[in-house]
Amino acid sequence: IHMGITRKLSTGINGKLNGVEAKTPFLIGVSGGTASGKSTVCQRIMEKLGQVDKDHKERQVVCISQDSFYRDLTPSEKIKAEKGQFNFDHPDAFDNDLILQTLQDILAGKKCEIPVYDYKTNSIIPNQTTTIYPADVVLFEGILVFYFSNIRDLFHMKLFVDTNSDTRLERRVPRDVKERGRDLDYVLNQYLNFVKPAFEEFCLPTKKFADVIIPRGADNTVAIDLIVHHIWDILHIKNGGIAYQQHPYFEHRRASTSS
Ligand code: UZR
Ligand code: MG
Repeated sequence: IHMGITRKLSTGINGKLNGVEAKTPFLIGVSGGTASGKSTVCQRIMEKLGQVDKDHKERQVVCISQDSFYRDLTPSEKIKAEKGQFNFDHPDAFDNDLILQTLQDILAGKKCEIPVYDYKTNSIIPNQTTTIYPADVVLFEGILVFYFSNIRDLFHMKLFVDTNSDTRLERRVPRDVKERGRDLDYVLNQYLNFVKPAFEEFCLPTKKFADVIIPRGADNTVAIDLIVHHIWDILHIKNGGIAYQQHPYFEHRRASTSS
């Protein structure tokens, strides 16, 4: 019975899945450079959506990381990775077909399984997945989530977390050393040889696709409040009983997916 309202009013755009009516979640993409605070911004959005929303106990919000979709490396790439010579900040380091498929499944209201990635071994943990259940709001965060247009076009809202590169480096170094088990030399070399140039080449140019740019990241409570209120407005019945899928915001999407 959870999400009764959304389910009942969403018949227009959503089809049936296994005889049960499926719902389209509101899909938000969150990008920005490494250690910009993407995960924290997602966390704040989830918390605040709960505070602002009377129905939050019924509303399901989930956050997925692009890092879960790093592809398995070939034996020669593995050797490179161990020496810090593999570029994990390149769009081809991800299984982009799986990202596309997963987001399409999520939009179709299907339950899906996503891989579990281990930074210490630079590989997917075998025979282990995380189950993502159908939700009302899905956040997908990562350094390159706006890079490929077929993935980028699936988002209902695109956010870019814009934190200056000194702050990001200051956060990235201790994180890699503590959480990802690396030594300082390795971390700094990787940053200068791959992370920074790839940010400038692949991530920064996708800032122009964002609907909202969040300066200073998670510290920017005003921006996060504005975003949460906007999400809340879209999710709720507005304009005389129109469910969010019938909201004008979705019109361009319906038009572009049917052509
Ligand atoms: P965020 N990354 C690793 O360090 N090792 C891996 O096995 C896989 C990814 C890093 C990747 C990127 N770069 O900068 C970062 N390197 O994870 C993205 N080198 O994660 O957005 O949380 O900073
Ligand atoms: Mg992260």
